[in-house]
Order: sequence, then structure tokens, then C-alpha cells
Amino acid sequence: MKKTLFSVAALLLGGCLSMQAQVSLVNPVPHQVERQAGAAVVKAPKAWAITADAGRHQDVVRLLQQAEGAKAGGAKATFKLTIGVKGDKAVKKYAKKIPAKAEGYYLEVTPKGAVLAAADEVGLFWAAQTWMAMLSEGKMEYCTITDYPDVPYRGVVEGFYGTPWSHQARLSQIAFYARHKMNVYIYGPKDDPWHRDKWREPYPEAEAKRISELATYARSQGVNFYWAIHPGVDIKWTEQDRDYLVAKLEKMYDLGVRSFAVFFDDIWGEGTRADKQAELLNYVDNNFIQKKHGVAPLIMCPTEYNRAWANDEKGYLRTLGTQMNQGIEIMWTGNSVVHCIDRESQEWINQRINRKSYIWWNFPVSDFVRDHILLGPAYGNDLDIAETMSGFVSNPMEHAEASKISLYGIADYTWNMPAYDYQADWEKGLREVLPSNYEALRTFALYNKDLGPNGHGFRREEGDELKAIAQQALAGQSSARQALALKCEELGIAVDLLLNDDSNPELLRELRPWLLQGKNVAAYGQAVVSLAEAATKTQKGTGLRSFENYYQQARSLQKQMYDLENSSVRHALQPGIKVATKVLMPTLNELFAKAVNQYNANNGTGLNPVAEYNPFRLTSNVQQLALLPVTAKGNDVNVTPALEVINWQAGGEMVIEGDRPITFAGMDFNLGVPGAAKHFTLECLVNGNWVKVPLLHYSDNDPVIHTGNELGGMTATKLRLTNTSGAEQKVYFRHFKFVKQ
Ligand code: LOG
Repeated sequence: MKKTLFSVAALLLGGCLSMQAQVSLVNPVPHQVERQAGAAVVKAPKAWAITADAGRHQDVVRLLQQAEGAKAGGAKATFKLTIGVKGDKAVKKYAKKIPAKAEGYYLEVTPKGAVLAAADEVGLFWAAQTWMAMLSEGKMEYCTITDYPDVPYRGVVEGFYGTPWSHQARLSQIAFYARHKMNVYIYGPKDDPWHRDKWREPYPEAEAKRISELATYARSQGVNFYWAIHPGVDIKWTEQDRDYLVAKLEKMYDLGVRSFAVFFDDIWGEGTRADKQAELLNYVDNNFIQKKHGVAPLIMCPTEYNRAWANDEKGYLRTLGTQMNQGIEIMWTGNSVVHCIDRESQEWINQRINRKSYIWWNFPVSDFVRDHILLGPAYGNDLDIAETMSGFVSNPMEHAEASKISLYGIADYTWNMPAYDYQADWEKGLREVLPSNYEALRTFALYNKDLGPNGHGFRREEGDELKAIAQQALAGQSSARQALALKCEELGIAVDLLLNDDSNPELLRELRPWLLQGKNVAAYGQAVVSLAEAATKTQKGTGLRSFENYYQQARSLQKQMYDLENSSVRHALQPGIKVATKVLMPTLNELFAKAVNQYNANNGTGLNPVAEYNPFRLTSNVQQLALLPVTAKGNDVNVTPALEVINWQAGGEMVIEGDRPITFAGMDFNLGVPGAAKHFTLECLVNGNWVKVPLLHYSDNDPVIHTGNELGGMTATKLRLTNTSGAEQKVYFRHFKFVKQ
């Protein structure tokens, strides 16, 4: 029955405004937009009346009623909003125009009113989002839109190590996904105890209540809230553990969760067996997922979740592919843990798992590079692979608000792949996250895109726009040096504007350590340029503006950067705070060295030209260790931890070399396994001979490995740790540190 559900005072203020296209405010970019000749952008209606079949999606109706512009009132609104789903009387006339695709919708805006006609209820939800986005600047555009998603499941997996997102952050994320038509949020933070270590135990009341609230809220926003369990660390393939798992899922169901996932990543041992995983998940699928009403298809993350780790001969993936129920989705991170997705790799995996992979994209996650914050665009995935995947979710940073910049791009990419323009999208994302200071955020983000050297070898473009002036500045061109100084000045302005912007306090809180470091970088850049200028002059500078003072200033700023990295603003688990590491900082450091060398040569002085210097180098034939950075801070030397399982082959070694002899004060390291010490041999190269250093655990269940007293005072040029057990060892690389005297 067609019925006016809601009507409000009518005030359609016509009249043409600027020809700015309001559809351009809609993100993801819609598939087809048509504007009739003479179509116009006009003021949005001040109120509208909704016409829909009785009982039509209450959440959509509520959303539209609460939207800005939809003032509650009488029945006189002349601007009609006709909404419905295929089959509804209200939109019968438009049935042919509705795209025959899941979540698709047709939207038409004319002077008389707007029609939102969708293929299904979720599609109607997205139509409402498009309508509201169009109106967000108080204007609307006469047009028709035909739209639908390219990838069926789109969104986010909260799947990182580190501090899980707060409840408030999650609510804000869900609203953000809905606004950008992402329909998936998978809850799987590694450091939620009830997700992983205590997977058998129910949530305590307060946590349970929050999960329940998230599930309810997500449903009201058209987003599937998946709750993921991670039982692989200690699961036994027994009926008892199977029942524990189903009982936990039942509990989550009772809390309102209707979508479920089971993760087996980053484990070794019994839990990694493909046949057993398949058997368990089939059981869950047959006896739980299929038996309940309205539960989404089950998702699993395999142990061999990327090609680099896939052992094709042992056939783990093929076993899942053939034995696991067809309806179960299998996640996949691509050619390695952190990798962009292309057609060739999709073909490789899909034929093994006998279904379309469900992509877990490890960007912008920063749990393996916690000294960086990643504010760059989401790019690098092929644009013609939508039909090769069942889903695409991004694993973000523990900084929820800052992650929205790239998540905005992921929404767009997964909705309309061929039209995805990552650069244009990035600009829009920055605007959405901080409309009050978009330009400042953009400038700051330019210096926070790359990850720096990391164990996964995944890098991002940063500073390409600086490369030409950097090169010219280093070649001695004064105008290029000035251009560099201006860039630094702009960075400094951006930082100050952002530090003074209270419109998005959460974003500011997350960015703060990097903003403070950005300020140091900006000041350092200006000092270094002045130093380089002063080095070319024969006349001594006057007053404070002398070469010597610029030198001291630059040194002081280097120290301030170092101090900040080690101060309380840094994250407890984060070894530093790095900004502009790809192009700007290396350029400034090189410019500094050149200026100092030039000055020394002209004046017979011996000032130290080394700006940033790492006397240690790591080499390894254990593939996963080879790229791990070594950092030296004072007397502490650390190898950056790796998060995944390390397959340390028999005889595999890791060598750390100093550029001069190292006198040790002590060391310890943690391979995550009690008793691992007996499988490894530590040696130091003393006067050309390898000297063995005994290793021990302080207790049977403590994984930390210590060295005996022999190490203290020993002087060596190299340190070597070798797997001498004769077999591959599966370990974690939790920490590795030595202290020199
Ligand atoms: C973990 C993930 C982590 C990410 C990046 C998957 C499937 N699992 O190496 O929790 O956030 O890599 O460090 C992973 O990616 N292990």
C-alpha cells in the first residue's frame, strides 16, 4: 500500500545557483550520472515529504527524516521523496531503471522531487547516502544516477597488533563506512584477549555490552558487523574445543552479532592443519551459520594467507579449496603479507582455493612501522580485478581517525574500480577528515606517506614533488635551496595550523607526536638552508646569522628530534617518531654534510658533518629477517621486531656488523618460544675468530633469552645468531637488543 509516511512543510526554494556539480560531492564516485540539457544546481529543499510502501526499511526512513533539511512538520511539503525497493508500489514506475545488481540503486532528481529506487534494502540505504551527500552543501542537482558496487563486500578489518580502537572510534568508523557505502566491519584486533588468547571465554559484561552496541549500530547503518575469533594459537582438534568455539559464537549471536569470521593467521603447530581447519569450519557452517536466520557467509583467514608463505607442494590452500564448504570466504593478503593486488596473483590464488579470494589488504596498517603515521593515498591495486574477488577489506592503523584518509580511497576503489583516481580521491578524503584545515592537513600528509625501510619491503611514494629541487639544491643552486626552505616553512605553518585546530580533537590527538616532529623538521630545514647559504659566503655572517650559529642551531634541532623520539609523547611500543623520511630529511642531511665539509675545507676547521648516522648493518639469509631495520639510540642497539611467524631454516643466520669494534655491556632477545635457546648459537667475531657465547632462559616458561656473563666487556666486530638445531625453527621475533659500553 502506497502511503505517505512522513510529510513536512514544503519550501523548495528554486533558482539557479552556480553550476557546481553537487554530484561531485558524492563519494564513492557513482557509476553513471546523467544530466539533462539545461539541468541545474539549485538550492536544496528545506523540507521534503517521504512516500514509501508501509513497512519500508525503517532505518532508511529514520535516516532521511533526521537528515539536515528534513524538518518535521505538516503534510504540505511539495518536494516529494519517493523511496522504495524493487517490487514496492511506490517505485513501480521506476522498476526498469533499477540496476539488476545487488545493492544497486537508481536516483532521480527533478524540480518535483527525488526518487530513490533500489534493488534491495542495502541499495536503498546507499541511495539515501548519495542523496544526503549531494545535499551536504545546501544545494542539489537535477540528474539521474544509476549506481551499484563493483565488489560485493567492502570495508575494514580491525586486524592489527597494538592498542585496539576505542568504542567511540568504532562507532565513528561505522558511521564513516556507511556514508561511503562500505558494508563490512570485521572486528578482530589481535590484542583483544577474548578474540585470541582467551578465545574460549565469554566477554565480561562491560565488553559484551559494547560489542552488542556496535552490532546494533552497524545494522542500523547498513554495515555488517563481523566478529572474528582467533583460536589457532592453542586449539586442539577435539570435540571439546569445537564445542567451545561454537559456544562462544552462540554467545556472540546472543549479543546481536550476525556475521562471523575465524582467523588462523600468524600461528604454527597443530592449529595450522588445513584438513582440520576445513573440518571445523564446515561444522560451524553446517551447524551454526546455516541453522541461524539471517547470518552472513562465514569468513576465514588461512594460515598461508599470502603467496610468499604458501607451500604449494604440501597443498594447504588446495585442501581448503576442495574440502571447505563453497560458501565460506577465504581471506588473502596477496603475493606477500603487505602487497598490492593484481590480476596475475588473483588468478594464482583463486584456482587454488576454488573460489574468489576475499582480500585483506595490509594498508594503511602501521603495526610493523609504528614510528610512522601513514596519511597517503590508497593506490597500487589493479583497477580491473573487481570480478576476481568476493571482498576487499583494509587493515588500518591503530590511529582510527587518521586511517580515514586512506579508507576513504578504499571505499571508492571497491565501489567503482575503473573510475578510481587515487590522487583526486585523496584530496577529497583529506577534505572530509578535516574540512576546516584541508590545506594544512594536505601539506602535512605530503611528508607522512612512506613507511620507511621495513621487514615487508613495502614502500610508498613520498616527496616526488621535491625531487627536482632537492637535486638542484644539492648541486649548489641557491634558488633551489630557497625553494626547499619555502617548502619547510609551509610544513611549519601547516603544523601550527593543525595544532591550533580543535574541530577534530581525535585526529589531533593521534597526529600530535608527528606534528611536533614535523615542526622540528621544518625548523631544521630552514636552518640547514641558511647554513648552506652561509657556507658559500666568504664574509662572515653578522650577529646571530653566522655559519657557526646555523651549525649549532642545526645540531640543536637534530638533538631535539632525537629527544622527542625518546620522550613520553612516543607510543610505548613505538621506537620513534619519523616524519619526511623518504626525500626531505635525507636531502636536508646531505645538504648539511655538504655545507659543513665545504666550510671545513675553506676554513681548516673540523666540524662533524655527520647528521644522522647508523653504524650498524644487519644481513641475514633468513628471508623474513633480511629487511629488518637496526636502530641505534645511545648505547642501545635494537632490531625492529617482526609480528608474524618466522620460518628460520636450519643453518640460517642473522649477522649484525658494526663499522668499528663493539664492546658489549649485555644483551637479550625474545623469540617467543620458551626453551628456544637450545636451538640457536650466538657468536662474536673477536680478532678474526668466532667466539661462542652461551645462551640461557631464566626460567622454563620464559621465552626471553639471555647471554652468560662472558659477553660483558667482550669486543667484537660482528655478532652472529644461527639456527644450529638441524631443523627449521618457527619462532616470533619479539625483540632483539644489545647494549654497548
Ligand atoms: C597479521 C596482521 C598484521 C599485519 C601487518 C594478516 C592476515 N595478519 O604478519 O594482524 O596487522 O600482518 O603487520 C600480519 O595480515 N601478520
